[in-house]
Amino acid sequence: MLSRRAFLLSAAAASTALPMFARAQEAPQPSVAVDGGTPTVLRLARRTIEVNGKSASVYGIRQPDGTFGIRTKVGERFRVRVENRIEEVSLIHWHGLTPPWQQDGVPGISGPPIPVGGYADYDFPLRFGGTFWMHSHQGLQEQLLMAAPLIIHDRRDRADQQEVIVMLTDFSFTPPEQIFEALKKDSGMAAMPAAAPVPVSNDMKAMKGVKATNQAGQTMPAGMAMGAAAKPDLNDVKYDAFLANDRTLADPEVVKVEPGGRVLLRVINSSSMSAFHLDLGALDGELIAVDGFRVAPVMARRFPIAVAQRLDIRLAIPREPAAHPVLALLEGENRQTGIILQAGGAPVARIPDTAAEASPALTLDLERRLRAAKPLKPRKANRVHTLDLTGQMAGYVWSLNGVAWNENVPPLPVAKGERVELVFVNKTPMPHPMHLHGHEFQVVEIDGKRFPGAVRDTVLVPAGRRVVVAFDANNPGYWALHCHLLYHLEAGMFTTLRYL
Ligand SMILES: [Cu+2]
Repeated sequence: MLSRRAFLLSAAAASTALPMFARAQEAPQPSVAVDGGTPTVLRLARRTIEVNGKSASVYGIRQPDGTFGIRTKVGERFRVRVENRIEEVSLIHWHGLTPPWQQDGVPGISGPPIPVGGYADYDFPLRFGGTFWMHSHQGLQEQLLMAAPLIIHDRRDRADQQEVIVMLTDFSFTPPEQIFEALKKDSGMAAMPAAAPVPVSNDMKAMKGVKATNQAGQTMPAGMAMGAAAKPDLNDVKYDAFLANDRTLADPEVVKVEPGGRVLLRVINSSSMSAFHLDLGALDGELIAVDGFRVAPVMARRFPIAVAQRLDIRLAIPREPAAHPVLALLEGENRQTGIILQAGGAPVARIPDTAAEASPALTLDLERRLRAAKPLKPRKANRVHTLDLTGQMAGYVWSLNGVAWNENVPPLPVAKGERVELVFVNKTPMPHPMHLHGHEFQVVEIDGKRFPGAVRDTVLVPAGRRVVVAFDANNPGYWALHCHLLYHLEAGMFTTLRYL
């Protein structure tokens, strides 16, 4: 008779790395050891947080001991059981990891969502370390904070540095479905046949919590280049708060740090729609990785971070006792959030959640300077796919190559072993952070200029710009490729690529 363990292993082998789904009542109790390790349980559940003095019911991804997300080590297997304890189906995507495609966590692409009360098991090797995250890819759950850190330690992590995670997000008391409906309705109302962008009035911005713009967002006429002078259209949604580790600056997280010590900030932008400039105040930060992948270090005090991106920043804490705010300034506005690093018990002053002045829109200035520590091997592309980022605020239609995603859209063809380049051409007046699943890519061109840029998984394509990324087709499967702004993704700025 087969032992339980052998049975599970052969079952896993037979399912060719499919995540295993089961109803709760079928769940073995307690968790069984598989291949010498107990899976880490991640539980999807409701929780209550307080925002601006009001309580809010949101989601969370926690281990049974309360730990948010997971910290593990490179070389280990990612062996996880996700238990769905919320009132609707769900599925979690491991953002930036390269699992077998069936374990990638995109409903309808990778596999079915986890039923209410059910669970799914995951088991795959971790190829590289870094700062990653996990989030629901089901409906609009991400807006309700269904996201958590996914940290993979590796040899670059130093024993003498304190690790501080800063998870940024945007928050609204309005249910996400209502936000989405309002975007479709209000932007439709504001749609004007005018061809030229019209300035957005502040009164309109305040309407119904959703920014109405009459830029009409129309696809620009062919050949029309968007000059740097044109004002980009930012922040579709007017949020009630911006959170860092679930808190606002009215009651920020205060992290005790050692005077003269070293800190590694792992900054994760888990916002649905909001990009920030990370502001280190008087501290010099050494950026050592983006989206988990090492870059030649860049020293600065301000770093842009688009939706879904991550920054690993080393800090040397001064010897004098002091409080060091680490702030995130919303692009295009004067709102901010953040945490405080408190060295030597220094008093912590209250920081307002509005900055003295609005922060500018994110640019590609830093992206252009970034150089991958381990670039892709130079090689000519076997295949190039050009993706026009298209859409309009009128009716809130967002698409790729003029087609909003639907099940009849054929996957982009790719063959195993190819070097593939994706050319993103943004024909809209809005920035779009583009994310490819299952592969890391390298930024190799911005606006016609080639360079060996950062290796990452999400790249910002500002309004009117052209950005080219390259990747090796080394992880066969059926993969998602999309704008990571939640409501753009939901509206159809999504496609797939497939090779088996
Ligand atoms: Cu977008």
